[in-house]
Amino acid sequence: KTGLPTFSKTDVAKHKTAESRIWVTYRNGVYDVTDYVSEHPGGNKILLGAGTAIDPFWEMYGVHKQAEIFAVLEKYRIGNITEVEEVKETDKKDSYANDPKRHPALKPASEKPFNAEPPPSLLIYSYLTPNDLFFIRNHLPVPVVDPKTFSLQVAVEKENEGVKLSLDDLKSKFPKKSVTTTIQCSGNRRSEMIKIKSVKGLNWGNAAISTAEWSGVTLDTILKHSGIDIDKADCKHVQFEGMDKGPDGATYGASIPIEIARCLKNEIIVAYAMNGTDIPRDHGYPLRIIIPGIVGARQVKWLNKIVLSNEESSSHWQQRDYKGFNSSTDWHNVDFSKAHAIQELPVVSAICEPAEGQMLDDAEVVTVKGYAWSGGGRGIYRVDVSADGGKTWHEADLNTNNQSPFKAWAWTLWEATVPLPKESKNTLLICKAIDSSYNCQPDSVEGIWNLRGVLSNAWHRVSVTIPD
Ligand code: MTE
Ligand code: MO
Repeated sequence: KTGLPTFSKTDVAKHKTAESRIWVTYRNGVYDVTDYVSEHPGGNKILLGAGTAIDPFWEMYGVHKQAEIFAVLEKYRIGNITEVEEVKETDKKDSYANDPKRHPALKPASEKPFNAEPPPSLLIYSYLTPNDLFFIRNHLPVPVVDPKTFSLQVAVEKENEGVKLSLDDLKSKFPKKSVTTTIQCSGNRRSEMIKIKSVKGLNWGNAAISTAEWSGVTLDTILKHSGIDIDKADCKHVQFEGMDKGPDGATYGASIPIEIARCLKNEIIVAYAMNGTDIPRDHGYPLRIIIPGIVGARQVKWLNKIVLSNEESSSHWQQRDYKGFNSSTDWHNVDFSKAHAIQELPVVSAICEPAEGQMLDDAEVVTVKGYAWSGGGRGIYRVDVSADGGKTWHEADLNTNNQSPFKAWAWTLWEATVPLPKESKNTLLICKAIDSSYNCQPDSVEGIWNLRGVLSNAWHRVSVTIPD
């Protein structure tokens, strides 16, 4: 931009607080973001860049690199920097250079950090999702962990240093337990909310959900070994900390309420294996916490610390993200401190076959396939499918994998062959599920729209073309 005043980096450095106005630079632009701070989805993390260049932060928090966000920033442009310096070699270093290779079938929602979902038709092809196709949700670069020096620390906050366990200890000293669970990101199916009104979050389709058999040591076993009786512990939360770090040094972390940890103490797994092999790097190598029935965000990957505390995790992702709000709450009036962190997820289902816009190969009937799942171990009692936009409903055949409906940690895959409406060229396929609490999905997404686009569990609709 020309015609704007120029400033030196020293000028910019004088503007670090609201009193003196908060300035940042990006490339050769100078921006006064004072009035934007309260609306920043990342909260006051934006202040990390106060008075300096935000380039290194944007490089790491790849969500920023979108045309829409450049446009937001340009609104606050007040000038240019005088000297466009050579980019230092160290600044050029890609913090994602050590990320693993991914399966080409995964469809990325963002590259850095890497986030991707498998094609829906492959997702339901097998009950256990192959490791290479399991959806990936990373907020930061994948850490490089040396299994030889790695240790897991287990402690009660303010009481002691706790106990440290090596990977060998975990694998050799304790009984191995396996649990088959479905993990779903709270942003799964967000694209349907985005169609109504834009939200801040990755544009997930309906495959930010996957199922695996996880093996490791139960939380109760590990706590007991560390001298902690969870039933007696005078604490309110169990915090989990990961090894993936942001530019500010803060690691990914999350917590669950102690009541959930007590109920599930023999079901929560400190996992070192996924579908019978070492956990792949993208999914938390060497260790991750698996909390059945709970939102993906709390199932911390690259786990290296478990802390019993009276406080929730102070992490950004526990405090300022992964919470639900009503449809009238927007970035200027949202108060994250007032909402509850998402833990158990609501009932959801989705059609994975046929695909949106597909031309069917039969004019009489259509075979519809998909998944259904609910949080808290609630199983699926019924999936209803319509091929005429909701006028008539048919019950799908369910594959619950013989789970008890009151301890169903993993999804139900389903299939229904349904007659197509006569003499029409297009039709709307719909599915909706009922869980073992007889919870149902909301009819439409309008009423559950929220600014972060989480908990998108309305009836799933897919429009298809009927051949002549
Ligand atoms: N744990 C760490 N350490 N870092 C992360 O970015 N993402 C969380 C959770 N655990 C995350 C994490 C989120 S939001 C989800 S949905 C799941 O991991 C995704 O798990 P997956 O990548 O194995 O599918
Ligand atoms: Mo997530």
